[in-house]
Order: sequence, then structure tokens, then C-alpha cells
Amino acid sequence: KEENVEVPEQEALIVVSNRLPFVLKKNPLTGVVERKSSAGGLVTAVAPVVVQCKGKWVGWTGNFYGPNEEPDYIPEADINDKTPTAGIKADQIVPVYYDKTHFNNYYNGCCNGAFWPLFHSMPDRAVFSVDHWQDYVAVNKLFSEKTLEAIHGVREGNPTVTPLVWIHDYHLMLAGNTIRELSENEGIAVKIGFFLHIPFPPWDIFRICAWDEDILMGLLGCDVVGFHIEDYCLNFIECCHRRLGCRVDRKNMIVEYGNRHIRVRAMPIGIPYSRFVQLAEEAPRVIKITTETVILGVDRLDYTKGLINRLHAFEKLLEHHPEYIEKVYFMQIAVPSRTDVKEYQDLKEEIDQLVGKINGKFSTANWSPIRYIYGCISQNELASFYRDASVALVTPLRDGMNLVAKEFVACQTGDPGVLILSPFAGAGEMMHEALLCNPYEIEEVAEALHTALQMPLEERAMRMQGLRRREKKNDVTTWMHMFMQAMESKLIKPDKSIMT
Ligand code: ADQ
Repeated sequence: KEENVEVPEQEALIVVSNRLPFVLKKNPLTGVVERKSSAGGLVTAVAPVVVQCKGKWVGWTGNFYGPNEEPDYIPEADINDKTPTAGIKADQIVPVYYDKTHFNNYYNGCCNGAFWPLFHSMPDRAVFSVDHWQDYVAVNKLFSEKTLEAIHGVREGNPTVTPLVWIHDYHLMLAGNTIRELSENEGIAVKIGFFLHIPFPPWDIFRICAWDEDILMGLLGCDVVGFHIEDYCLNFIECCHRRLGCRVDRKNMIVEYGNRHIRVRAMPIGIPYSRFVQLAEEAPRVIKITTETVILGVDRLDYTKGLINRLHAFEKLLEHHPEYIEKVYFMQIAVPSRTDVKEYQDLKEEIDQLVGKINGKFSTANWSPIRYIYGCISQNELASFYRDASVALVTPLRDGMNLVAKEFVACQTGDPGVLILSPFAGAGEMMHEALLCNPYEIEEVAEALHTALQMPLEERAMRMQGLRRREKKNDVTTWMHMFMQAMESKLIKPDKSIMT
């Protein structure tokens, strides 16, 4: 009789990312290991699916352990934890541990020293080292083995469950192929997807990398390879064609590799739109009510974000339009990033000096042109800045997408401001109502600032309405939905809700 019972086909999502959705920290008072959760958009969208389908998350805990050290155990979430990761049980976490040397070579060396600049089309900044690459290979292998553990885990007690592996970002570009090999050796059918959060460069840049072939083969181990925009997809397809000689279908975005057809898809990431709207509606004012107009910049302190050019552009604005003196100020918030890398320390130094120079040049007894915060601020404060700024200056030299542009428009719940956006950010491809301007053209950015500051209310309102409508529709849940659809997953119903 039992043979006639139809067992529904099930899937379990396994997320693989360099970092877990929380870090582990020892409470100095109690000595108890606790989770410190991340509030990022990706975690907000993906964590509930992991919870519902009893999936797993493979990633690094944020701590280093020596050869004889006992790694920390994974605690359950604190009872007061209201973040989306709180529902993820300790046994759904598959931690990856590595020591400091490995981390330095793999993360600082290969990922951030070589791939980050190369993929942002800044090859002169890229440093290629065989030692770093070897550790990149080793760490990717380690992640793949841990993912196999996770695959066993989700099939435990029910081998009909199909594991759906979702690998994130440039830290893990080799893992797809290895995970496929490991699971095929055991006769386990898996679906594997990859999403790149940064740009994928054109062929003549990508080929500079000595390990271009390995990277392409690693990515082609997946069933679906996702990027933010179509240009990155086409760059990737071109590289597969030129470097590996793959047959490709550019129209339908398919790469043939061995006897498999890999789907390449543009899936622009969004933000948790309604959360930002709510934050903006509730956040107390941080900027004092004055007659001055605020131009806002919010970035990780990184050379790709174009901070130096931006400061020069603001300086030019004050030179050309002294009428803004004592009327406008520029608030730059920069979150410290990769602070143990010399290049980032040098950039911070350069910014400190330039801010000092511009402030010295234009300040009056009661006014300074630039306010500069170097640090991480809370989501509440951030939403308050976004809401009360009149202009957001988002001018990266190159950026996969850029979430700041999207967060700014979501928080513009009051008097509509103006977004100035670089066309070299993925966001520039779709946020058409922004003032688009080339961040390398300092004069052009200064003029765009002048245009923004003079823009009549009616035009501001119209542009902002268009921007907000798009971000509301294409939020981070829509992005996740697009990915699941490309993976032909049954975990998400067409109406965006999660199947339970
Ligand atoms: P990032 O390079 O980190 O992301 P971005 O998309 O702008 O760049 O996201 C930065 C995030 O950090 C935003 O959510 C912002 O709110 C937050 N943040 C910035 N400054 C802060 C501060 N001082 N305090 C607190 N929070 C701050 C990478 C790619 C991007 C891509 C994303 C997502 O480089 O191109 O958009 O992944 O795919």
C-alpha cells in the first residue's frame, strides 16, 4: 500500500557565502559565545527561505583558530534576536574554519588584492601571486567539502530531497565545479547556482588574470550563473567563448560546456524597500534643522567608490558658485573597510588630507563645507540622513550595482531630493530618472550638483516618484524570486511567497 503513496518532491536551499549571516563573538562578561547578526538585504531575503525549507548556510564564522585551538560551537539565536537569521537553528549552520595565514592569502591577497580591482576594470591595481592563488584554490576546496556535508545533511532521513546550492560572490568562483564533482561521485543530483555581486569585466581585462581558465571552468560547474546586469552577462559569455572555445547563444544567454547548457542571467539585486520606508518614517532627525542644504555621500571607504573625484567635484562647485558658501554642505559618511590593507590606509590618509584642505580653503567662522564621518552608523541614523538630504551623490568609478542609490530613494519620504548617479554603477542601468554623470569628469559632476540644487520641486517630485516606484517593485525579494525561477526551483510560488 505504501508504494502507492506519492512522495512530494522537495528541495532544500544551501547558501554558500564567504561569511555566515552572523559573526560569533564571545561575551566578555559571561564568556558565552553569541551570534551578532547582519542586517544586510541579502540576509533579509534569503534567511527566511533557509528557515522554511530546513536548508543550511555554509560560511566563515568571522574568527580565526590556530591548529590546536578548539573552534567555537554555534549557539542558537538569542531569545531577543529579531533579525531574519534568528530562525536559523544551530544545526542548519555549517561553519568553515581557516587560520590567519590562509585568510590573508585567500581573502586579502587573492580576493581583494587581485580579483576586486581586476573585476572593477582597474588592472593596474591588481597584484597576482601564485601563493595567494594556491590558498584561494585550497579555501574553495574546503568550502566545497563543507557544502557536501551540508548536502548530506539536508538529505538525511529523506534522500528524495534535491539540494539547491546557491554560491555567492568572487570569493568562491571555483566551488561550483568542485561541488558538482563531489556530489556526482556519490550519485547525488544537485542544482547549483552562482551570483556575482561585483561586475564581470570585458574579455581584454579578464584575460590579464593568469587563472582565467580555472575561474571560467569553476563557474561553468553551475547550472545558473547570475550577474546584476546584461553587460556583465555578455562579458562572461564572451570570455567563455574566447578563452574556452565554448559554443554560446548570446540571445538566449546560454553557454555550452561539455554536454551541459549553463544559463547566464541578469538579476539586478534590490533592497528591502518597505523596511527602509518604515525606518525613514520612524527615524528621529539627526541633521539639525537649519537653512543649509545637505548633499550626502555614503560609501564603504574603497577606491572604486570615487571619493577623491567626488570631493574635487564639490570643491569645483564652491569655486564656480560661491553663492553656495554657507548655504550648502557636503556630508560624507564612510564605513571603514579592509583597514589592514595598505592601499586602503593610504586612501583614508588621502581623503583626510583633501577634506582638511577643502575645509581650510572655504570655511567661515560659522560654517564648514564638508562634514566627514568615518565609521559605521546604525540603520536608523542612516535612514534619517537619507530622508533629510536634498542631494545624494553616488559616483563610483565602477560598481556592481550600488545599494546606497536605492536606499536613498526608498527613504525619500518627505520633500523630494535629487539622486546624482554614475553610469558606471549597475544601478545606473535602470535608475533613469537620476542625473547621470561621469565621475571622471569633475566639472560635469560639479555642474550636475548645481543642476540638482536648482531643480524645481515639480521635476524633483516626478523623478523621485519614478525612482521609488521601480525600487518598490524590484525589491530584494523579487531578486531572490528571479534567482529561484532561473534555478527552476519549486521553493517559491509565482506570487513571491515561500512554499511551506
Ligand atoms: P558594496 O561594495 O559593499 O557591495 P553597496 O552596494 O553600496 O556596496 O552596499 C553598501 C552597504 O553598506 C549599503 O547597504 C549601505 O547602507 C551600507 N553602508 C555604507 N556606509 C555605511 C555606514 N557608514 N554605516 C552603515 N552602513 C553603511 C557589493 C557590490 C555592490 C553591490 C552589493 C550587493 O560592490 O556593487 O550593490 O554588493 O550586491
